[in-house]
Amino acid sequence: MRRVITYGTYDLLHWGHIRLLKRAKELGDYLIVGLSTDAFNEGKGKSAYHPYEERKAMLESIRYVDLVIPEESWEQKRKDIVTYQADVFVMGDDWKGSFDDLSDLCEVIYLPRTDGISTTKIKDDLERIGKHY
Ligand code: C2G
Repeated sequence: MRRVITYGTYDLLHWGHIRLLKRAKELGDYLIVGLSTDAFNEGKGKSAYHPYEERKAMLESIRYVDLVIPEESWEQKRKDIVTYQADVFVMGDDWKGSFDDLSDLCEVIYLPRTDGISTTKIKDDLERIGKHY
C-alpha cells in the first residue's frame, strides 16, 4: 500500500485541482489530502469562498481522494507523514523546492501546475463579467 499525501486550500474546486489529485493518486494506492482550515487560510492571507466543511465534503466526493485531514499549521507535515505513513509527498510545482526538507521521511514530488486556471483567475474573471451586466 503506497500512500501519497498532499496539501492545499482547494477553494472553488477547479480543473487544475482535479488534475493534481488525479496525478497524485496515480503515484500510489491511497491519497491523503491535508486541507487548509479557515483559520490556517487566514494565516496564508487567503479567505476561501467555501468554508472548510464544504471544501472537505467536495474533496471527499472525488474518486481520487481517500482521506481528508485538516491542515492547521505549516509545521504539521512531518508529523502527518509519520502518522499516516506517507511514502510520497506531492505538490504542484509552484511549490518546487519548498518542501525538499521532507525528503528524509518520504519521496518529494512536484507536479507541473495546470496552466490557465486558478481560484484567483476565476474570481477575477467573474468580477470582470459582473461589471458588464
Ligand atoms: N494546482 C495546480 N494547478 C493549478 C492550481 C493549483 O496544480 N492551476 C495545485 C497546487 O499546486 C496545489 C494544489 O493544486 O498543489 C492545491 O492548490 P491550492 O488550493 O492553491 O493550495 P495552496 O494555496 O497552494 O496551499 O501547505 C501547502 C499549502 O496548503 C498549499
